[in-house]
Amino acid sequence: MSTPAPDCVFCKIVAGDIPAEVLGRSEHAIAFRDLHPQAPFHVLVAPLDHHENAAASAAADPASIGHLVALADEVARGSGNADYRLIANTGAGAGQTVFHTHVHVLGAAPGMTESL
Ligand code: DGP
Repeated sequence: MSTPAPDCVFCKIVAGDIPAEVLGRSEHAIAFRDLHPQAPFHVLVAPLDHHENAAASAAADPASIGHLVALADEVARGSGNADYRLIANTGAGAGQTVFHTHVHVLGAAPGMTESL
């Protein structure tokens, strides 16, 4: 388990120190709605451990990326999105603004929070 980064907003969400609409959680990752949704269903899935991007997580713990994809699939399907997009922005030049590994899960169905 890596140490939380003091100024990382997603570490604060993992710790429950700032609110988020959490749709799912596993031993390794957390899924919560994006503050600025770009699709009817827009969820972020982040590992509990802090690393700056998906490549850094993969280097530290290759299985962590599998855990992210598994939770992304679970929350997408649970929200009626059998088809969805996964995006991992890597680096500021690619639009990454939060430097704690996460994947965006984008789907067309709005999502059924109460079923999760
Ligand atoms: P990226 O550009 O890939 O680093 O995406 C970061 C996303 O995180 C962006 O779509 C907005 C979202 N975001 C930033 N701060 C918060 C927050 O405090 N809560 C939630 N739920 N989402 C956030």
